[in-house]
Order: sequence, then structure tokens, then C-alpha cells
Amino acid sequence: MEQLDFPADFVWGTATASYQVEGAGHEDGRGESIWDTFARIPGKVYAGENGEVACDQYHRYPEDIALMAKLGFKSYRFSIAWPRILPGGTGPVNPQGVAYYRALCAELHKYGISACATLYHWDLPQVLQDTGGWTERFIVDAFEEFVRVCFAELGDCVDQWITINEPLCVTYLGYYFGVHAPGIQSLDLALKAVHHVNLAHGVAVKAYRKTGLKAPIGITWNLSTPRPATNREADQQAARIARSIEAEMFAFPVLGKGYPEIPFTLPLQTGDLATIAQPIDFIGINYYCENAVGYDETAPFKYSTQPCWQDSSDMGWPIVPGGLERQLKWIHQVSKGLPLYVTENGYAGKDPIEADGRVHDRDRIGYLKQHLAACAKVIKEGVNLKGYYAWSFLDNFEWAYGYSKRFGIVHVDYATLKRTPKDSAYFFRDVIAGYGE
Ligand code: IFM
Repeated sequence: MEQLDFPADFVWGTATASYQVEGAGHEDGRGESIWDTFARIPGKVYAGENGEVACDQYHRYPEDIALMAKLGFKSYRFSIAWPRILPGGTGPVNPQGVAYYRALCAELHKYGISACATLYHWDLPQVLQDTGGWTERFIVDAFEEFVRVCFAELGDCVDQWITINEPLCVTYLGYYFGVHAPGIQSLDLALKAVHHVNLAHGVAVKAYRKTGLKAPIGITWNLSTPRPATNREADQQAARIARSIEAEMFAFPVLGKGYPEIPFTLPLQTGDLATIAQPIDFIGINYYCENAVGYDETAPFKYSTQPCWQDSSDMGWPIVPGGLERQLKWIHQVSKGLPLYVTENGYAGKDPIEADGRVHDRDRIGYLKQHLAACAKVIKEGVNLKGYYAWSFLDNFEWAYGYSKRFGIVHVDYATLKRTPKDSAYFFRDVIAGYGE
């Protein structure tokens, strides 16, 4: 087993997102989000579940942060719920929402844990979706208003900012496949959303620079960079198309390379590309798996995912640590060496509590070891990787899968909300302490 050797200043973190863990769905003035609405539609979320209580982190954050500290984590990546800060999407600020995130940051700082805040991890205020959400250009101004409030109210306690989590999921899953909120199925609308999400990111960074705040700001992508199923030219071309649609559409405009050549029209206005391409301080990469794609005459974009031989997680995602290595090297190259963070990586397992009261998640530890080894390897090869956040700290609301998929390194009993660190939590403790062997 390769020694999991990391630089002394490597940032060890763990991540969650507001709707997935907070609960307190209708407390302290929080407004409705598109996930509250979506979860109420029969058949959209497994077993009709929702984030109303989730892990109740809203009330239990001191316990959660104490456990993070005990395990040695140095950073916590959470997200700020837009409907808690601006219950009406725009307009009056909810002081109780602000107070919650200030208290969360203060608690983190008590233990020397840095606060890494994502501004948008999918809980769009419903009132903004009612007039088109990400498909209409007004959303960019609304996002700017929201982020300005966050910078003003939380700028003195957030240590690192992420504008948007996984634009690919926001747009394609939400507006093209319709499997995430708001559940729309339209290629045309999804493409509009892509451009508005990219633009909103740029506008947020531009607004941030004007505040004079110094904490780094970046974006988190889940770029799909599939490999070609064979060496046939048709499959290689399929992989190139997939990469354009699922990675370059998001990364290239932000990195100043404009949109890739695609057979679609985007609602681009003069100056948009310059706004999107604001210099950023780092890139976050969320990586779970890599697929093989091949030419497919019948598919809308002439490529489709091909069968994989690897073992897979409870999500059915193949375990391909080499894909993380390939993707980090690619993004290192196309971003010309910008600092990178793996802002999510993790494994969904069954994770029963066993007779001894523990969760012996050997499969997750195996996954983590291989992916951390990939990180250690690329660092040695010169990739500017600065940190790694385990997804997730807690089992939580896994979107359309409800609570049926467990990604946590800490088990949550949803009946009692009791937290039980899984063996993988202790694995991280040892890796962080320098004994990852
Ligand atoms: O749970 C999600 C998270 O919200 C975004 N990235 C992928 C995770 C696992 O599906």
C-alpha cells in the first residue's frame, strides 16, 4: 500500500450542503426553496422524503463540529441557504439566517477549523423559480444581490468562498433531465441555465473583488471527463463531444477560453464572456467516478455511456481512481496550474450498524485509500492540489434518492439523529495525523 504522504500544509476537510443536512425547514424565517417544492411532488424523491429535518445540523452543529475537531479536520465546507438569508429571494435580509451562519463559523473557529462556504448548493428560493429561475437572465442580478449580502454579513468570518456547486447538476439535472429540482425537461432551457449559471459565477466574483475581502474565492465543478471505450476514432470523437458538453461548457468560459464549439445557441450578450472569465483563486473539483463512452447513433449527442467492469458504489458508480488522476492533471493543464481542491470525493455504501455498535465500512475505506493515493501521486507529479474534502461528513438527504444512500463518514440514525463515526472517520483521523499507511 502506497504511503498516503501529503504536504504539511495540505488542507484536510469534510463537506456537506445546507438542504442536505440542516433541517429546520420552516424555522427562523427560512423561505421556501425549489427542493421543498420538488420533494412534495409524488414520485420525485425516494419514498416522498425531504430535507425538513435532515440531520438537524441547524440545531446540532456544536456536536458535529466537536466531532470534526476530534477527528482532526482542518476545514469544513458547508453551503449557505439562499432562502434563509433572503426568504423572498431578493429584498429584506433575515437576521436569524445570518446569525445561524455566523454562529456556525464562530464554532468552527473555536477549534481552529476554517469555514469554507459555498454560496449556491442548489436551494434556489422557490419565488425566483416561479419567474423562470436559472433560465431567465434576471436571476444573475438576484444572485448578485444575495452574494453581496453574504459578503457584507459573513465576510469577516468565512475563510474561503465557493460561488456555485456543480453547475452541471444545477443545469442538466434540473432543467434537461428533470431529475433534480425544479424538474424541467428542456434542452433549450437547460442551455439558457448553463449560461446564466456561468454568468452568475462571474458576477459574484466581480462583486467580491469590490468588497476588498481577502479570502480566496473560486468555483466547484463536477466535470465529467469520460474516457473513450475503445481506440476507434468514432469512440474517441464521442469522448471529445462528451467532454465539451459535460466539462468544457462550464470550465472553459470561466478560464477565459470561451465556450467550446457546440451545435447550440446560448443567450450570450456583449461582454458576458469577459464577465464570466474573472480571475479566480482556486478551482474545486468534485470527483466520484469516471465512465467510458462510445459512439451511439441513437443518442441525442451521438455518444452514450458504455458498461464498466469495475466494482461500483451503492449509487452504481464505477470505482475508477485513475479517473481522478486523469481529471486533476487535465484541469491542472487547462487552468495553467491554478490551486486545486478536491471539494468532494466519497462513496455510498449500505453501512449497517453492527452488533458492536460500530459501522465497519471497509469498502468505503478501500475507495478512499485509492483516491487519496491518486491525490498524493499527482501532487508528486507537480499538480497544484492544495486540499481534499471528504463527502460527506454525515449521511444525509441525497437529493432524489432521499435518505436511501449513505455517503457519510459519520452514520446518522434518522429516527434518533444519533451520530456514530464509521471506521472511515477513524481512517481519516489517522491519515490527517500522518499515519495513513
Ligand atoms: O450529495 C451530492 C452533493 O450534493 C453534490 N455532489 C455529489 C454528491 C453525491 O451525489
